[in-house]
Amino acid sequence: MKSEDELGDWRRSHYSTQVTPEIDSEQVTLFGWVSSVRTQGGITFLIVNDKEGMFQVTTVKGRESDELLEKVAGIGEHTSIGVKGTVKKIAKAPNGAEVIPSQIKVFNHAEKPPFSVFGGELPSIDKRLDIRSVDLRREKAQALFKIQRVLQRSLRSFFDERGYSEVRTPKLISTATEGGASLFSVLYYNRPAFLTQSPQLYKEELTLPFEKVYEIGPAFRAEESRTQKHLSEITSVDIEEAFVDYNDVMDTLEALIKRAAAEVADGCAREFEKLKRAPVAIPKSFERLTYDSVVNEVGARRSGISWGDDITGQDVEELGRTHGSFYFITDWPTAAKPFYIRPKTATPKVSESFDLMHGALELASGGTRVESKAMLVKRLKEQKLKPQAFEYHLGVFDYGMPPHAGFGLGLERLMMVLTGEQNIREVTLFPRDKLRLTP
Ligand code: AMO
Repeated sequence: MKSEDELGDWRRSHYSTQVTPEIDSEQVTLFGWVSSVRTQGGITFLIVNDKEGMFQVTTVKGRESDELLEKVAGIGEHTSIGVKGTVKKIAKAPNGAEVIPSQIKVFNHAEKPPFSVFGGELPSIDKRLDIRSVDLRREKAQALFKIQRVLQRSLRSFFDERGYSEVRTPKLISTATEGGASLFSVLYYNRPAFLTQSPQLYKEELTLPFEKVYEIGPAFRAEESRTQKHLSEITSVDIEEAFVDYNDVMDTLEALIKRAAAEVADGCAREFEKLKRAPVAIPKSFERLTYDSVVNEVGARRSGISWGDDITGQDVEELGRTHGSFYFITDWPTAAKPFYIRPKTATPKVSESFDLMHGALELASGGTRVESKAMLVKRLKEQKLKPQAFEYHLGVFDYGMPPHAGFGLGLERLMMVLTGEQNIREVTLFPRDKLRLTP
């Protein structure tokens, strides 16, 4: 067993990206994980990664002490280390400077991972996910999750600036909102309960005290199909707002996406370079197609589609090709939408609803909500749901429920579109699907 050091009173003075020619000759304390070791004629180069980037540590036989050289000889890829030393300007090193060490601490030696994180051929995503926290050290993964951080910050500041209150609603619930088929049951003490599929009912109720709310939180879907765009645990970006309708929330959603895409493109130029991709193109305005017009469009291409059918499979692929980037499909048949979506007063067969699409991928859905208790009871019955199961929710409608509207946006799906990733698992830290509950 190789000896390992303790952190003691060592604390970081700089991150890797701050090791530049401007701080030539300064004393620094750095930490990180070794990503490569190369020895050439008595000179050893260690490349060490931290969360910001990488720095180089160089030792020379005869210049550094034997004790230090011996320590360096025991270091391999992934070893976690601390380095105290002097910065030396040198053109060939990352950021134009290297560190000449006076002391090195080795915290943990590392096994060789089952695949190389620092270049070389990658195994299947399933093999990588089995050791996800090591896989996340890959430069590409680092870039993706940096983009996700910038995205989340952008979403939050958009909502905060516009006066939405951030809320957190229960994830253990007693009644389903988005259809029974995709529901996870759990045992809540000794009675049945479920994992929430969306914050739908709570966010609607919260328009009563707060008017405008948003939540970025987990939602659970027991999806049977294991596809590139479905997970069993997602992050849902939800809003709900009083005294507006679906047209207003479509405007809000469009503005949100445009701003998030712009901030991600501005703030993550280096990350897009690492991904070797350009930020997603954002149209001047998002087309709004009614469901009727989509049915006509599909009907012009193939026979057999009738009003009321869902738009799926090949038809969505084709729509995606025709309408390209972001577009809305609005005014869906009432029967195709959940009970809380408001039917149009003049044409109740049609609802005040929308889906936001990017190509063939659904990013969000939303609508104006039913605000009348009698109508909500009727809609529940039409959908073969028991009003008694929604007693608490219906009770709130006795106390001045305002007209309201909102949407739910899948964060991982938005990440797929912003980064050009094809598999939703790549943009999820620890993805869950029918076959995966670990790590
Ligand atoms: P919906 O069920 O359409 O609407 O979900 C909203 C958005 O969440 C994302 N999403 C998923 N992403 C990955 N894997 C899944 N299994 C998955 N399921 C859903 C999609 C989808 O558009 N309460 C309504 C929203 C509202 O009306 O406010 C709802 O949940 O991006």
